[in-house]
Amino acid sequence: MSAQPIVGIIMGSNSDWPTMQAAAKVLEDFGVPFEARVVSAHRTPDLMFEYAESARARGLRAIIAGAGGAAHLPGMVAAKTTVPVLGVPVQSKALSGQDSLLSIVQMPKGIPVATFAIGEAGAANAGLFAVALLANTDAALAEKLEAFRARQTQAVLAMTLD
Ligand code: RP5
Repeated sequence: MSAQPIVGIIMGSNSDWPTMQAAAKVLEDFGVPFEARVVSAHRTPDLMFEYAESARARGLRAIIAGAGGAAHLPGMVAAKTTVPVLGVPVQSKALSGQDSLLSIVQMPKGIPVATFAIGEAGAANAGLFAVALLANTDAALAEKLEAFRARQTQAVLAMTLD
């Protein structure tokens, strides 16, 4: 996206991208300018600190952080910024994402991370949650969110069974 990003999507590895693309798609659909990049808590810790420390000054209003396994990225980013951090547990091979979920959700009091479901549904919902946060101060975006919900309701009401 060419406009100044207001949401950052970060992830521990490019292997997380197939999952995190669900968040990117939501932001794209709602016309929210975002950036997406690999930032690893363990493999690029200095970059992670720099990303978190500069986030607010760069205009980011939410950070969606996805990671799998020992998923320290969302929590450590939250430790270094007051921009809201939305954590997405990526489904790991060894423990199916239970490890990612527990790593992200069990934050100590004082440093919150909003934690979403494991995998693609969690990434999409993190995108929708970011939209909802931004819609608090953006009437046009709030209208788009209402319209999305109405379309979703209609789609479910129209469901038929064989
Ligand atoms: C984490 O380790 C990443 O978030 C990823 O989910 C997991 C595996 O990374 P790769 O070995 O695929 O790069 O840091």
